[in-house]
Amino acid sequence: MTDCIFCKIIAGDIPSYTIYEDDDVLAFLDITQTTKGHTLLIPKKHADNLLEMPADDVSVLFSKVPALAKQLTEKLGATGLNLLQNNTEIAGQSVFHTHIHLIPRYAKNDDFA
Ligand code: DGP
Repeated sequence: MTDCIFCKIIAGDIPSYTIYEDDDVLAFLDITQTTKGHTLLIPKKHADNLLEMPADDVSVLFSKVPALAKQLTEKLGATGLNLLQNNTEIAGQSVFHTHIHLIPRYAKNDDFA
């Protein structure tokens, strides 16, 4: 998938700030930083969205969420966290490589503290 931005990030052709990586997944900071630490978790194997992935691959991807969510909230001092996962353009997906948003939440309006 040569035109896929996230495949290029996996390949190291586009720079990103890695939060976590293993054989199956990569987690890196979202360029928009909705809040401090806003992270995207993606499978290394390309799929346009979750609807196109085998259940086993979805399981592997989501199995990484708890540790990553804990790491983000503990290290950044967040008091909560949103998971967001958009599939297809009508649902708000803008990059067509499956990804899970992890968005740390902070006390009051302290999102960028
Ligand atoms: P979605 O709208 O759910 O498809 O989210 C796509 C996210 O990808 C959006 O929050 C911005 C992020 N994004 C797009 N291009 C890049 C990039 O080149 N680098 C990084 N780190 N994030 C990107």
